[in-house]
Amino acid sequence: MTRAYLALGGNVGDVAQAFRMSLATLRAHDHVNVLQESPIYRTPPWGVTEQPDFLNMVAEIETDLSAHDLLDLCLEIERASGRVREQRWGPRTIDLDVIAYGDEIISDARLSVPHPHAHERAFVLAPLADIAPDMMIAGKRVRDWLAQVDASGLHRL
Ligand code: A4P
Ligand code: MG
Repeated sequence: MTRAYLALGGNVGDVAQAFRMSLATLRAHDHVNVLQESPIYRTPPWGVTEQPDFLNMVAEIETDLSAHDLLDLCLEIERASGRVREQRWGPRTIDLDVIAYGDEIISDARLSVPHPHAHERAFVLAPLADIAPDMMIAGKRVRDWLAQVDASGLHRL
């Protein structure tokens, strides 16, 4: 089994319900155990800032799926929750990103892990620090990355 971290985010429709559905799908999956779920945060939009606030959270899982099969499962869950892909960094019902997959480093056309932006995004670091503060990402602990970014706009629900 490999330990992995998934980041959930969304800012269209009933995002909390989409999180519940996604986690239920993960929990019910034969090849996934959900180990920890972070609190949910309300977060200001990053990237394209002219859009509604997001909800974000992180889940720690263990799985015997390959990293690419885990990515496919994430994309399947996004589709099931009615995600329509529009603008890059734009509004979405739900986005499920693989933040880390064990300590593997993968960078190919479909998948980059660790997620290349995770360590600069307060909306990933804050919930991750709640469940895995000592996890190493890009050479540093999650708690130390969090201390370096602007997390002032985040509200834990
Ligand atoms: N892909 C590559 N690596 C990964 C990975 N580690 N996890 C590929 C998931 N997917 C990965 O993703 C496009 C493709 O990325 C996938 O098909 C997969 O093969 P996408 O989710 O359709 O594209 P996107 O999300 O529009 O673009 P991108 O760059 O992934 O956006 P981000 O980085 O996910 O940012 N602000 C707040 N506050 N909270 C948010 O959650 N999210 C975004 C989206 C912007 N601003 C935000 C938030
Ligand atoms: Mg994504």
